[in-house]
Amino acid sequence: MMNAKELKKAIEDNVKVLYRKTIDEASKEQVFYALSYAIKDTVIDEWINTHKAYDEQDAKILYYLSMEFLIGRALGNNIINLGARKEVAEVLEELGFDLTDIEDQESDPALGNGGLGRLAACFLDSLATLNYPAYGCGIRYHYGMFKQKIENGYQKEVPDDWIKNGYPFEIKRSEYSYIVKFGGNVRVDNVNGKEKFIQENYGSVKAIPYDMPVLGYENGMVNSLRIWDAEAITNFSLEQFDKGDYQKALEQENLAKTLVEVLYPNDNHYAGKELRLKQQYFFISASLQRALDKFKSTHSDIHMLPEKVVFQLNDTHPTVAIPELMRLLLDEEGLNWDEAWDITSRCMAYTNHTIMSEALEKWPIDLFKSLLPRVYQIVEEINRRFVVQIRDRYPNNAAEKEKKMAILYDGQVRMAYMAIIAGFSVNGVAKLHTQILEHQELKDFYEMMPEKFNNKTNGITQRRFLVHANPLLTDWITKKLGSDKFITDLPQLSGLKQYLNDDKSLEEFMEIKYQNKLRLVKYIKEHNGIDVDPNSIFDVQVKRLHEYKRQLLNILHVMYLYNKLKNDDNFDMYPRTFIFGAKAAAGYRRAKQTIKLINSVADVINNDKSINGKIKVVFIEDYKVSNAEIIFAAADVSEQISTASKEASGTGNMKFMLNGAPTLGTMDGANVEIVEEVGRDNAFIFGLSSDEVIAYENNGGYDPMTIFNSDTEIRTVLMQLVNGFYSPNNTEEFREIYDSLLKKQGNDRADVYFILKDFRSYAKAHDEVEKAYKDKKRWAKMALTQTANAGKFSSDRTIEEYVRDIWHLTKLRLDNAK
Ligand code: 26M
Repeated sequence: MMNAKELKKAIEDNVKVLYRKTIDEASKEQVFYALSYAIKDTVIDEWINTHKAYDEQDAKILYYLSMEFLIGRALGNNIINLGARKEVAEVLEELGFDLTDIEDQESDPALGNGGLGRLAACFLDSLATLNYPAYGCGIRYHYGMFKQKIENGYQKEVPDDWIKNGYPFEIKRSEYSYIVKFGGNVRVDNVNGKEKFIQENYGSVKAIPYDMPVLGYENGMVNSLRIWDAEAITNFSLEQFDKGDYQKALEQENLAKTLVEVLYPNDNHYAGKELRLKQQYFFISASLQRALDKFKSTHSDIHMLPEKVVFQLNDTHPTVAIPELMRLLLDEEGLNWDEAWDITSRCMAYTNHTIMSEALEKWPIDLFKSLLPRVYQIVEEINRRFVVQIRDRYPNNAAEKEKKMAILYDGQVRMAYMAIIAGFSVNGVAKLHTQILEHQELKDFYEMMPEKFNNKTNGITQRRFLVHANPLLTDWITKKLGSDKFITDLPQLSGLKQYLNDDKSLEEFMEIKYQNKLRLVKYIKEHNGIDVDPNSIFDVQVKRLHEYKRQLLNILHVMYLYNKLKNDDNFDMYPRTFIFGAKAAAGYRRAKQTIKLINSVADVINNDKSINGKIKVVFIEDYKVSNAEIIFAAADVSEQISTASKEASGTGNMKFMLNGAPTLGTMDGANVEIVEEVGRDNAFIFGLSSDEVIAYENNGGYDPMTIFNSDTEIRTVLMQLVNGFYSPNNTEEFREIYDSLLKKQGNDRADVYFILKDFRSYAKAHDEVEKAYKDKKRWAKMALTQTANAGKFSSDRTIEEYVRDIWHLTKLRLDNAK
C-alpha cells in the first residue's frame, strides 16, 4: 500500500486525468472513481505476483463455478483488506471528504439473488484470506438483481444498470477470449478408424472474461473473480468458424446481446427457460476451455488434471460442466471414455443448496438436445452407463430405482442426479440439511454411494459483516481482546465471554448497539421517510421473499398484536419496530402480495396515533448487500422463521448473531447449530420440528380449519385479510393469501407452510423476547453471548473444511507479503 502522501497525490492526479478538475472542484462520485483507481493501482502488483506464484508453485487451483456472485461494494472492503482503513479515511478528510460518503457512490454489484450468490462471495473472500489459489467463474450480467421500488405498497422492478458509468475494479482480458457454440447438428466422421464428432451449422458467440481482484486480508494474496461477457463474432472469425451468411450474423449478434443481459431474478425456483440454459453453457464452456488451456500451458499430461484442478458446482446451475469437460477430453484431447470419465469424476464436486422441489432443475430433453447436441450425446452415454450399473446392483427393483435415479427420465434431464452420479462429492450446507438429503431427498443415492456425501455448514466473512459493517463493535472487541486476531480467526471471539458478567462491558456493548440503531434510524428516515424510535426493540426479518421463509407468519403476528393493543385494555407491550426487507421474484404472485400486505399493515398501524407508537412496521425498500450491513449491525432480534426442513442453512442468521442479535426462529438449517453454540436459553425457539413437518407432509393429519374455528384471535386476523381492514378500497386485495391458508390448493392441502399451526408457538416466543428485553442486563448478556459464540460461523472455517475434505488445496506462499 502506498503511503498517505502518495495516496493523496494519486487521488488528485486521477481527478485531473479523468475529469480535468482539481480536487476542490471534484464531486463525490468523481472522488470515488479517483480513489478506486488509486486502490486498484496499488493492488495490481500483488495481483500479478499472486498469479506468478500460482505458476511457480504449480499450485492446485479451485474453480468455483457459480451463476451468481453477490459481491456487494468493493471499495470499502478492499481498503479494509489492504489494512488501510484509517490512512485512507484521513487522507480523504484532508481533502475534505468522508470515506463512507465516498463509498456510497459505488453501485452495489448485485450479480446474485440471495443466499447462494452471497455465499459464493464470502467464499472468495475467505479463499484469498487463507492463501488458497482459486478463481470464481461466473457471468458478467449487464443488469444484476433489479432495484426494488415500492409504489403504493407494491413492488416495482427497476433495471440495475450497475456498469453504466464504468466499474473501476474490473479488467477486460480480451486475450483470453473463447468461442462457445450452440445448436446445429453433430456429424460423425471416421478418421483412421476412430469416430470424430463434429458440430456443424451451429451459432456461436465470443466469451470475453473480465477479472475483478479478490483481496485476502493483509496477506498480499489477490485471487480473481472471472466473469464472462458475450460479444458477437465479427466478420473475420465468422468466416473462420461459421462460413456463415448474413442472417446468421444477425442472429449471432442478437444472441451475444441477450445472453448476458440480465440475471434471472428467481431464487429457489426453476422456470425452464431456454436462455437460462444458454447462460449456463456459455459461462461453463468458456471457463472450462480456459482452465484446460491454463493447465496445459504448464503440464503435458492431461491425466494429471485432477491433481491440479478442482471444480466446485454451486448448486446444479453449472452442472453442464460435467458433460462439457467430457466433451473437451474426448473430442479435443482425444481421450477414450474411461479415461475422460475418470478425470471428470475426480475433478467435479457438487453443493446442494435446497430441498425445495420447485427449485430442482429438470431440463426438457428436446430443448437440451437442440441447444447442445454434442453435449447431449454425452449425457445420454453417462446415463446409459449409470442405468447399466443400477440394473447390476438392483436386479430385483431396477425399474423403480431407474425411475428414482436415472439422469434421463420422463423426457427430462435431471441435473442434480447428473451432478451426484458424476462428481466425487455431494455436500449439504448445514448439518440438518445434509441429514435430510441423506435420509429423505437423496436417500437412494446416499444408499448407493454414501462415501460421496458430506456436510459443510455455511459461514460468512467477518471482514465484511463485522469489520466493515460494524466498525464500532470491531474497535470495541479489539480493545477487549487486546488484539484484532479475530479478523482472521473468528473463534477468538470466545474471549469475550469473560465480560458476560461485567456490567460496564455490557453497557458499552449495548451503547454500541444503540449507536448502530441510530445509524439505521437515519437510513430509514432518509430512504423511507419514517420516524423510528431507537429505544424500541428492532425486530428484523431481511431475506428474499419466499413462502417457506414465512414473512407472512411475521406480519400476521403483527396484525394480532395490533388487535390486542386496540381491543384489550389489559394488554400492554414494549415498543417494537418490525423491520422487513425483501425482494420478490418478479413473477412470484404470492410473494408480491405479501409485500403489499406488509406495506398495507404498516400504513394502518404507523398512522394510528392511539397506540402511542408501540408498534412500527417498516419495509426497507431495495434490500441489498450495502444496506444489509447497516441493518445487521442495528438489529436486536433476528427472525429466522422458515418452516422447519425448508431452509437449507440460512446465512443471514449468522450475520445477526455476529452482530449481537439473538435468534427468534425454528429448528431449521443452521439455526440448529447456532442454538448448539449459544445454548437453548440464549435463543427463542418455536414451532414444529423438521421431523414433525416431514411426517405431516407424508401422512397428512394437519387441517388449518380446526385452528381457524377454535382460535378467535387467529380467526379475527384472518378475517381482516378479506374484510377490507387493511385494504378499504379493495376487499379482495388479500383474498389469495387468505385462501392459501385455508383452502385446498389444487392437489395440495391448505397452509402448506404450517403458518397457523406454528402461530401460537411463535406468539409465545415473542412474549419471551419481550420479557427478556425488559431486563436490560439479561438482554445485554444474551446479546453479547451471540457475538462471543459466533466463531464457528466464519466462512474461513467453512473453507478450511472444503479444503480438507474436498479440494485438497495447498496454501500459496507469497514472499513479499506484508
Ligand atoms: C434457478 C433456476 C432459474 C433461475 C434461478 C434459479 C435459482 C437461483 C438461485 C435457484 C436457486 C437460487 O438460490 C438458492 C439459494 O439461494 N439457496 C440458499 O442457499 C444458501 C447458501 O447455501 C442457504 O443458506 C439458504 O438456506 C438457501 O435457501
